[in-house]
Amino acid sequence: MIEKFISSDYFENMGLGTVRDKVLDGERLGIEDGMRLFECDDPLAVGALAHQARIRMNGCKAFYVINQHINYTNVCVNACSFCAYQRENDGQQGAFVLGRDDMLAKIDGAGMAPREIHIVGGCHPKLGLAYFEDMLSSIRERLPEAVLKCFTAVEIAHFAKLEGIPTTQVLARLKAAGLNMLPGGGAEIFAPAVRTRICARKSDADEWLRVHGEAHALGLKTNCTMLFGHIESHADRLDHLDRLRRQQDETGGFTCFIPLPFLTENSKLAIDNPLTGLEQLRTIAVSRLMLDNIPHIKAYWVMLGVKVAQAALKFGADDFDGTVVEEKIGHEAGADSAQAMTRAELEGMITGCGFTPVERDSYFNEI
Ligand code: V47
Ligand code: SF4
Repeated sequence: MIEKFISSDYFENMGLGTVRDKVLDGERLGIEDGMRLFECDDPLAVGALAHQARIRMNGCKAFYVINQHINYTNVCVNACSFCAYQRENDGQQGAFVLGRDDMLAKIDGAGMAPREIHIVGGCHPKLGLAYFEDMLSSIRERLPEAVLKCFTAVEIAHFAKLEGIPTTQVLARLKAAGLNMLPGGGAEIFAPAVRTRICARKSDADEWLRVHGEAHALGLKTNCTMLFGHIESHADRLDHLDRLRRQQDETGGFTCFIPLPFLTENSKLAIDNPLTGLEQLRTIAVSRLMLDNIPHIKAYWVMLGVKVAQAALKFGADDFDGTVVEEKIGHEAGADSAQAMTRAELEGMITGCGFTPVERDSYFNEI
């Protein structure tokens, strides 16, 4: 199929001859192959290879989910330098904490039957595990069928610290209260030299990966992310992808990878070169090619914007996330996307670029 688009000589001339052969043979790429993909003069050639891998794994399908995102607080002890969403304490302007009834009111107010509820928040200094157990069990009562995809590994580690108990115990208690899955946030960039500059206080790479491994061992599926386009190098991105790939080899519970482009508004983290659309697409393509053991790559339309997300479907991505309803993290940082999408809009965006829309649940079972 690749031959239909670009000749093998072209890949050879672009320095991608070996990488092309490996992709066509379904062979695992090494870090040095990843570096060639980042350094290649033609991002479209990189995209063509990723498209090949995507078609092999997911055909011409592009998935979406009827879901609702809810943030319970923006008060957070971590103060990551890239984060425009965080507030230092309850008294700071714009700070909020939602109670159980506020959360239920958001669900009722959306007037839909979401298949997935995605809940994350800041690491609040005072909200203990009982608050989250109560939150989950009351949402479970209201929505018996929905998948509750809640709390990043960073939040799980924070709850464990507050309670003085191991993270496995936190996961087991939350699972008993209704938790089904962990979202992929908080991974940022694993490389310690970058991590200490962008999010020194939160879980390090080992802790983030350990919590996901523990969740997988308990039978909870999880997602994973990478925040890119700030102060990290291509080598840091490849190291990050490699660590996710190794974790997946060991515990196998990652369902989907979400590459998150850094949005710069209201952020304390100053950067020299903001991301171009092509660099975003190239990074999505490299992710598809490196993460040969993670079945799905999400083009998160909220952070990418609808047009880049559509193009991403040709650069290795196969999922669009979903209806979302209300989003704060990206919008505080300048995302110019809408807050919500309807099913018809999601399907229109997907068919508009030649793919077949497929509604899914959180585990990518087709509806
Ligand atoms: O962990 C914070 C990132 C994440 C900024 O698992 C920023 O299905 C860009 O993880 N610019 C939260 N990104 C979002 C997230 C997510 C979203 C959708 C689906 C799933 C899933 C996960 O957003 C944070 C952080 O990495 N973030 N600030 C910013 N200025
Ligand atoms: Fe807190 Fe998450 Fe923002 Fe970091 S990214 S400051 S952990 S809310």
